[in-house]
Amino acid sequence: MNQDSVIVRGACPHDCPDTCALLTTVDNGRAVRVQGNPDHRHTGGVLCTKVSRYAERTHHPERVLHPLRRTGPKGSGQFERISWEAALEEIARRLGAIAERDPEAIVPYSYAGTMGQVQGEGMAARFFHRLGASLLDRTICASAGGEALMQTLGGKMGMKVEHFAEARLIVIWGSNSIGSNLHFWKLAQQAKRDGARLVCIDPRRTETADKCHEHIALRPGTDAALALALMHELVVNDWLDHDYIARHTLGWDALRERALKWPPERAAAVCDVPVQQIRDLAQAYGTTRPAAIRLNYGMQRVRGGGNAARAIACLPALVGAWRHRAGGLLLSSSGQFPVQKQALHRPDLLAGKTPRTINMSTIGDALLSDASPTFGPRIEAVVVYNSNPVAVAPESGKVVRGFAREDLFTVVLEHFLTDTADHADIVLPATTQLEHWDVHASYGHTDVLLNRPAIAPLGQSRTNTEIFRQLARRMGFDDPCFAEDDLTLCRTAFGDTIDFQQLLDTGWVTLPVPEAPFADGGFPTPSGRCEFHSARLAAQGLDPLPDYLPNAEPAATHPAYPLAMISPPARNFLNSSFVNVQSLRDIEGQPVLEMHADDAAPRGLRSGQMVRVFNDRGEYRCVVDISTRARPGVVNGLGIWWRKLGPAGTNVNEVTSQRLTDLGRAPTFYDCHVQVAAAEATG
Ligand SMILES: Nc1nc2c(c(=O)[nH]1)N[C@H]1C(S)=C(S)[C@@H](COP(=O)(O)OP(=O)(O)OC[C@H]3O[C@@H](n4cnc5c(=O)[nH]c(N)nc54)[C@H](O)[C@@H]3O)O[C@H]1N2
Ligand SMILES: Nc1nc2c(c(=O)[nH]1)N[C@H]1C(S)=C(S)[C@@H](COP(=O)(O)OP(=O)(O)OC[C@H]3O[C@@H](n4cnc5c(=O)[nH]c(N)nc54)[C@H](O)[C@@H]3O)O[C@H]1N2
Ligand code: SF4
Ligand SMILES: [Mo]
Repeated sequence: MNQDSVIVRGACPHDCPDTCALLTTVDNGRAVRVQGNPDHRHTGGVLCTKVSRYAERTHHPERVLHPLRRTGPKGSGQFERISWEAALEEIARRLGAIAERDPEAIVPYSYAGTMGQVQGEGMAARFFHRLGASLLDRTICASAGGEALMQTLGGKMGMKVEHFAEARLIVIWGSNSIGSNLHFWKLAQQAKRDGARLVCIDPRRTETADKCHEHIALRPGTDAALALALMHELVVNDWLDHDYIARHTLGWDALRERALKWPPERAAAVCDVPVQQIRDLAQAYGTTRPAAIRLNYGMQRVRGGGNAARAIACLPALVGAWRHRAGGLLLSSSGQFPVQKQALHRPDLLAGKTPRTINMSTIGDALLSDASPTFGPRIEAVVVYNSNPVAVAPESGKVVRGFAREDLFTVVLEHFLTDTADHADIVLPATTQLEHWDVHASYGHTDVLLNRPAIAPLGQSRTNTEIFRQLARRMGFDDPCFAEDDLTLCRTAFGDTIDFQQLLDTGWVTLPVPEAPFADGGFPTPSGRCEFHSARLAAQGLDPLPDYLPNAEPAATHPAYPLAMISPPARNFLNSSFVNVQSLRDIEGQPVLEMHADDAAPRGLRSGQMVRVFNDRGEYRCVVDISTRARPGVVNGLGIWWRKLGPAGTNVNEVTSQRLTDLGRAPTFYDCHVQVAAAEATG
């Protein structure tokens, strides 16, 4: 370490449950190393491979460091450098002209490129509220499962992650923890060493499944059938906690009746797994204390994903697992953070207006929609930040056509020329986590983390907040909230609910949440109970009880696309982030489709061969890997590659659909049918 070296404390900004505490070593104004903070107990000094390359990503030679204006056709990636003055003037003028006609023709598009409360929606929400722009329904990841938890448990909350280490049975359900929840995996391994049994429920034989005692490789989208069969066995063997059920649940008689329609044989046929596996899991779950379920979002990206998450969320109450702090379930802890949304996002700036809402998961259709009484005005402008919709949103064919509209004015705040930025009229250079302040909640633990800037903004990059402050000024928005600086926003995010001085001093604050949140009931539902039966769902005309809803695809009526496709994350990318980091792309190699030998043989495919993966919506190319990681009838298309870095300029979302889930209006990425055939190895 040289004399001018300093170490700066920060937080990982990425969309990952672990929200690690970072230590960045800065040498003469340059970030040279990013490491995990050993003093933060959830991080334990360990980062994933991706973020340990964060310095490489930050100082990447292709960082966008100046405002750019498009010179070529949309999507061509041809730009000229312009000044901030020119960029902001043009954006304010064009958005202003549209807003004068109808501000709802302007749509913000953002997700979790950074999960920071400040660089996320901190200043952006204020800006769009004051403008009266369309609202965005941020559904692309978690809203089916989130809605399921809300309806069943009353909120996005559950076990404290640290207590998994004490569990005797851990069911890892729809989660490749080694790839996407590394710090939970460390706890699961600790439990395993202490004698706990680990069961993985996943259609793909992931690296996590490899290391569990049991892997239940069910068909995608059949989790609710499995959960109902588990309930069946709990009933017929009387592995129930009758006292807990009587005191803390609602609707057991009705749920019991439904569960009794699901003998293990029926579920085994639906899930295509051995019936004994279901019986064994039921016995283990019914007789082991404490039993913990780590549910993750991988199982809710199908038509019936909301019902499936609801069915699973009922299980811990049936066996009284919540009584023990190492029993119960964790999908997300985000609902436990007291984020001061009114103060931070200032919905009052809407001044009584209720703009229409655009669902981000159907942005393709939305961009191609004409004005109509139901849809509202045609979309004339999109401002994208913290997201890469052209790569990550379903049915890319339509998303690309939408963003390619010559009459659409698109502004993208980015670090890189992503597939989305290539479609921008104006690209604005944004700072990375190493260059700005922020404050973070987590969806995997219950600490608030502070992120301090480690280095000055590179080139002419500016923070998202500063960009929206400047735009507000140019649009004549004079509310004093548009002058607040980032440290003020950091304080506002949690207000008086946490000790901000402690956050400044140590870098994190642990929320005072209960050790076992539902040990004595107290569910934050309308009834105060775990709601097997939901009156709120009934009032919406929906089934008040969880049920199994089959996937929409593949349908027997559509024999042309017989393979089910799921597209879970690649371990060394984070959604579409890091795909352009060479050292990580080298590890991933090429876009891969895993296929079982039984499916490869009739198609005459060999490992390493270039294939076409296609359906009515589109086609993409990748390399086939004939592998036992895939189960028969299901192919796994890994990771969200940048289209322009994949073969033929396409990625996996060419074939996914814009169909939405049963609850939460979420996408159904893993409810997708395809056909696969050999392709010539060009393109
Ligand atoms: N390395 C890495 N980490 C990540 C991400 C990443 O892209 N890369 N993404 C981050 C994001 S945005 C999120 S939302 C989180 C969580 O993201 P998730 O989408 O939950 O990702 P995974 O933990 O990989 O778990 C998904 C697992 O669910 C499995 N699965 C697919 N369909 C089904 C099904 O129908 N039933 C069941 N039981 N399993 C199914 C997949 O095979 C996969 O192994 O991870 C975050 N962490
Ligand atoms: N087929 C398929 N599609 C999927 C999924 C899947 O499993 N399969 N997963 C889905 C899920 S779970 C999710 S969460 C979505 C994720 O989709 P997105 O939230 O769009 O995530 P990323 O692809 O990581 O893109 C984030 C972008 O934000 C930028 N960014 C990061 N920090 C900042 C910042 O401070 N300022 C600005 N201006 N930009 C920043 C990054 O450079 C990056 O390009 O994708 C979904 N799409
Ligand atoms: S992506 Fe997740 S595991 Fe990796 S450093 Fe960030 S929070 Fe930690
Ligand atoms: Mo996500």
